[in-house]
Amino acid sequence: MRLTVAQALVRFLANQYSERDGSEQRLVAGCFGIFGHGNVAGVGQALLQELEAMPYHQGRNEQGMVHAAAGYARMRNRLSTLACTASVGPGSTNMLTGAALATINRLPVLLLPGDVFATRAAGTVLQELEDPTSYDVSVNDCFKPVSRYWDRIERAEQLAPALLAAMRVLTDPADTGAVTLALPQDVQAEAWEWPEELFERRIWRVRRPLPEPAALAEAAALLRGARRPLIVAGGGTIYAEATDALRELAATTGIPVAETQAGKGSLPYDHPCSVGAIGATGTTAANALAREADVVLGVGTRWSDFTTASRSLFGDETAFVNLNVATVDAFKHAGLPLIADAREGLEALAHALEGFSVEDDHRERARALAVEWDEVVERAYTLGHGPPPAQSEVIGVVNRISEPRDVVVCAAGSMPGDLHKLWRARDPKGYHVEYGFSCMGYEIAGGLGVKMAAPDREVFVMVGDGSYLMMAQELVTAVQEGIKLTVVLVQNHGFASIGALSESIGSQRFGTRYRYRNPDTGALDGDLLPVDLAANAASLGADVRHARTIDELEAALREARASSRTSVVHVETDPLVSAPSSDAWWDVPVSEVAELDSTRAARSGYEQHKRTQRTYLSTRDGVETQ
Ligand SMILES: Cc1ncc(C[n+]2csc(CCOP(=O)(O)OP(=O)(O)O)c2C)c(N)n1
Ligand SMILES: [Mg+2]
Repeated sequence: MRLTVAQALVRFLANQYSERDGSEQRLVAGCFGIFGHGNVAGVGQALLQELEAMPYHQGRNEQGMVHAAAGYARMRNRLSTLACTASVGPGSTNMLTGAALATINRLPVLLLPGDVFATRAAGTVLQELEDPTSYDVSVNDCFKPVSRYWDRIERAEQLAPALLAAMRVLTDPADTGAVTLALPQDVQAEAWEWPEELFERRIWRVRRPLPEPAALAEAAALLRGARRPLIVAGGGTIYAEATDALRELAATTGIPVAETQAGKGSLPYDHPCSVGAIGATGTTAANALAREADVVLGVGTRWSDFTTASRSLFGDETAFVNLNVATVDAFKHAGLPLIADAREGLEALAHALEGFSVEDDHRERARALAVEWDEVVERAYTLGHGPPPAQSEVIGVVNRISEPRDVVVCAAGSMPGDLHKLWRARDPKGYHVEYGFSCMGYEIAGGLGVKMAAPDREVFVMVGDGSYLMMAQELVTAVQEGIKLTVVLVQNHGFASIGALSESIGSQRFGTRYRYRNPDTGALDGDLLPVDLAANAASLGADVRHARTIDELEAALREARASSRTSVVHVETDPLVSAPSSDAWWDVPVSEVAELDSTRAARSGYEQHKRTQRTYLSTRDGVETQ
């Protein structure tokens, strides 16, 4: 069959399916694109020709397209994703941040940056990087470290093996992430005779590896010997649809369950074994149990520094059992690697732990701590502060008016931490905070992908003014495509999170507020800038509602939820009221020498915390096994 490289690519993608547990879905369900000379003739023409087979969505910023694809993939538990086509040069490099986000969060996205002529016949093209040491290099080489598979299709013959490799990586539960196929603009438009088999329907089974019997036996023996065990549920628990298995294991053994950002929602917040968020943005319940734990079972977690409170949370002698499909995570903290799919591993563990249950005092203590934290949450939800209200009250209202299956989306600023601590999750897919990359600007674009992946759910995007200013433009895409979002725009006139962090390291909130520059002193300490983000949102086509008080916010949110149109609800909050403390630390360095007293004071506090940092090298000898 004679088609161009781009036509063959699109037709191939339209015929790829993923399969797990007997259910199949399109692996690449659609394609976002922004056209330029690097892709308009090749992939652009092919998308037009193949429109029935491959839905096309017009993005506004290439970074936003990749965020949407990542949000989509996460919502679909990594079984389906979207492709993104970009022009050569800046259109392509705009996707770099999205690629890093996807790879760090282990989310499959397929990136198709245009590339410079393979023939080089036209000479240096518009937007081409000229590396005097090698004409083989283009800006697309920047994608290599942030891609799990990277290739450049210089000849038509290379396409088929590259496509198979790309699908293998997209559907690999351990190695998935951004897949980048750089497409030279001339090659995209070249014709070739393709074998018919290339376009046959192909099914990619997403595997569920079983744990090795020896490792399983060792893990079960360690857990049976534990007196104060704790489970830490990470994103892998949700991606593997292992939440029922987790609930079962927790219920029968009584082991308390804490959750990372990506793992939040693994258990409903009011499950008797749930102790909520863990780590720097955790609950006092989970963090107290973490400090006391002798054996910790991590399920599908990367053990980021937020989760471990920069290695200060768990004790020196804590033994880790890491149930993870990715070897890199399974070996962390000198843990016992239980390399397996989370659901298979949890079911096998439940079997191996039959008859085992934690002592009543451990179960009761965990429950009491969780109830205590929930009272803290209730108080934070109903502070009665302001106007302007506190952020925790805004979170409380969104939680109260949303239904269990609704999805809350967030990524950066002070809200992800507050949501981690305070959000009462009721559904495994109801909490979607991107905190692997914590990328400002993900919120609206990622929320768009979430809604595309789950059109039957209501999506609440929580976005700070700073993140909004980085990337609001996919609101236009939402309006264009009729994809309904409810955006809660939290205006606190600056980077409140970094302001608080700055203060904690002695830098006095320097450079974190939106104020006029004082012409006399040169400092940014003048009046607040008259930035009207609500007017901005209205100008992009959203329905905008203002809320001054919590009651107004509730009314506005209910209206927005009931509406079929994309809404932005604008609310000002007080940046100086922070969420309840988690009793945990996060390692951010403080200057060792300074002229400022504030820095010197912060440094001495920092040094105290540094002393609590551990290496997590336990050989597990201290834990009895049974
Ligand atoms: C792209 C990007 N740049 C910088 C940062 C560092 N950073 C984290 S939060 C933040 C400020 C966020 O401001 P806003 O969205 O208004 O939320 P707030 O902190 O006020 O809650 C910054 C600059 C980041 N996470 N992502
Ligand atoms: Mg802000």
